[in-house]
Amino acid sequence: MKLLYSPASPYARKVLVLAHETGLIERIAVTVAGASPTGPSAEVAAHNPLGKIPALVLEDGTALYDSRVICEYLDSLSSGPRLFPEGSARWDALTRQALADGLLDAALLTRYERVLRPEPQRWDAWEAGQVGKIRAALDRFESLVGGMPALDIGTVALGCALGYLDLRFPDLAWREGRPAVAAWYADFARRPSMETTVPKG
Ligand code: GSH
Repeated sequence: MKLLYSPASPYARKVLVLAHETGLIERIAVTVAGASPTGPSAEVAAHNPLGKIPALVLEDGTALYDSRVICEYLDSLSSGPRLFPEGSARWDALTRQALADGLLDAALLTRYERVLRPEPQRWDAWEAGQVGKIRAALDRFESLVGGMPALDIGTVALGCALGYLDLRFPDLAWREGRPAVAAWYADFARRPSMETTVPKG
């Protein structure tokens, strides 16, 4: 299997963390690929018409995307630990994944606004709206972290989202006023799967 990824992508990191945690990482060849809303990479677009990473290309050439589908696919191959639980715990895990991914969606849109959009076209109210979503999601996690399991797809998504905020948004100072999430992340970030996938770029 070939994973199209970028070292800074938090969605691609979700896939790598899950692959490490399930022991599937040896089966995945990682290929660095570019992705930008203003300049799609031909290699990525050949597999994912949306031009986004991550995309996982299977042995028969089939491409899977997005990170949620790839993570669930890899989890289905795992004969060891499973990160997508069965039963009622599943909906809790998937909803936390959606919350963390939604936080990331707002963070990515803010990042693109800050670095890609020409300065005269920037819209402060729009950026403020996205940052409001990031803060609201963090506030919800502040009340959720105490009841979370040690590891599932929701905790992986949250860990990768917080790692991305540290990489791109130190100005948001997300730990301030959120001691529970800060303590949870300090511990979660020490997992080997997290330490070997620290984002760069
Ligand atoms: N929902 C997607 C997922 O979970 O995989 C989001 C993927 C995504 O937005 N990836 C970014 C990207 O490819 C890189 S971190 N951006 C290029 C673009 O928006 O065209």
